[in-house]
Parts: sequence; C-alpha cells; structure tokens
Amino acid sequence: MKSTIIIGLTASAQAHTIFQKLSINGIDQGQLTALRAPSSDYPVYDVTDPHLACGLQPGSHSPTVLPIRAGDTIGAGWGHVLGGAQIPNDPDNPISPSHKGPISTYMARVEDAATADSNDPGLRWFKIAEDGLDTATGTWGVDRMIAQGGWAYARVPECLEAGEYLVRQELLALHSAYDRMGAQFYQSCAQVNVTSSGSYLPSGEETVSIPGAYGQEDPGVLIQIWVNGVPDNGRKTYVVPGPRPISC
Ligand SMILES: *[C@@H]1O[C@H](CO)[C@@H](O)[C@H](O)[C@H]1NC(C)=O
Ligand SMILES: [Cu+2]
Repeated sequence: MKSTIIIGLTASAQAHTIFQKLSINGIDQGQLTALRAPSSDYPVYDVTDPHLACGLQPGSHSPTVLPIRAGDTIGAGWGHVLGGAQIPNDPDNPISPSHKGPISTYMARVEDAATADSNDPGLRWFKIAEDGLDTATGTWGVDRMIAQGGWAYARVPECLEAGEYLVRQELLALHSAYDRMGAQFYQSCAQVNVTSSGSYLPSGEETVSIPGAYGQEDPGVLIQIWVNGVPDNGRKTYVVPGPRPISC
C-alpha cells in the first residue's frame, strides 16, 4: 500500500505535457507534422532560457511547412507524453488537471519556416490568442483545453500578410507559481505558410522577443492562484503575460 501511494505522488508530480500535433480547421495534420517539439514533457522554468521559444531540447524538428489561409482556425494538440497517454486511461493526459493556467498563441514572421532559428533575437513575436482565467466560473485556459479533448484553438488574423511564420503555443501552468521559478512554461512551435490578401505585419509594442517578453517576478508569472484552497485566483482578474493579442 505504502509503495502504491509513493508511485502515485511521483506520477502526479511529473504530470507534464507536450504540444505535439497541429490541426487546421479541425483537421488533424498528424503527429509532429510541421512541428518543433520537445521529446521530454518537462517544462521551462527560467524565463531567460532560450528553450522558452520553441520548447525544451532535445526534440524533433519537422522538415514540413504547412499551408494555411489567413482566417483559418489552427489547433494545438497536447498530450501527457509524446503519443498522448503514458499509461492506459492516463488521468494526466492531455495534462494533469492540477496544472491550472493560461494558454497563449504567438506567431513570428520568418523567411524560411523550415530552417529559421527560433532563438534569433531579431524574431518579433506577436500574440494572436490568449485564454486566461474566466472569473465568472473560476476556470482557466487549461481547463478548456482538457474539455476540448486536448486541443486549444486560435484563429489566424485575416489581416495578416502572406508568408512563412512560426506559430508558438504556450501553456503556462501556475499551480506552483507562488514560488519564484515555480511557474511552468510548456511550448512547441509549428511551421506554416500563410496565404492571405491582407497586408498587416505587427510591429513595435505589438511584438516581443522570446525569451525577453517575461520577467521571473512578473505578476502573471510569480503568483499565488490558490485562495481558500481553490486554484481560481480568488476569481480576481488575471492578466496573461505578454502583449494583448493583435486585433485587425
Ligand atoms: C508558400 O506559399 C507561396 C504561395 O502559394 C508559394 O509560392 C511558396 O512556394 C510556399 N512556400 C512553401 C515553403 O511552401
Ligand atoms: Cu507538470
């Protein structure tokens, strides 16, 4: 009995996640297709870590660049480990429900999405979607991703200029964020080629570098979300780290 309990605790302490597949307008593009994804489900803790851009290395780097249209809905598919469940009926797939927090989707324009250096400090990342805390219900972006079977969605703005982009989706787990370096950043990147009649490319304050966008003690990173034993930030407004999503 004792050993069972210890195994249980160990499993939940390591109940992390990986963004490992992309969907376009609801169509699953296949495991790791067009992705740069970590092979480990461990998070990045240090906001200055270069792996904050496209995930902890070592990992995989697909040669594929997927064609999409401005206005399409892209989905990021999350799983506990590569392939999804770690064990049959894995309660921590796609992620342990303990991992409350926001999900954000960023893009950066690149010349060649297949080969672009994701740590190029010249990359200007802009946010196209974020799903933080719903103060009416006390639920987080992570809760909605789990309810959607492991998928979190973002719409590619119609105004965006055509060209190749990296798409980065970040899941920020805040269950231990009351300690400095306790927030857990999970992310992968997808390589896409956007066709569009739009001509907008975000610049200036709409964009950030990654790493660089966050500080370790930012109010959305170092935060106690547990209030009276409930991880709902006391239903107070939570501002998702980074810039607001572009609107155009
Ligand atoms: C991106 O799309 C443009 C326009 O359709 C096409 O000319 C180009 O070859 C595509 N690039 C890649 C890498 O697929
Ligand atoms: Cu975890």
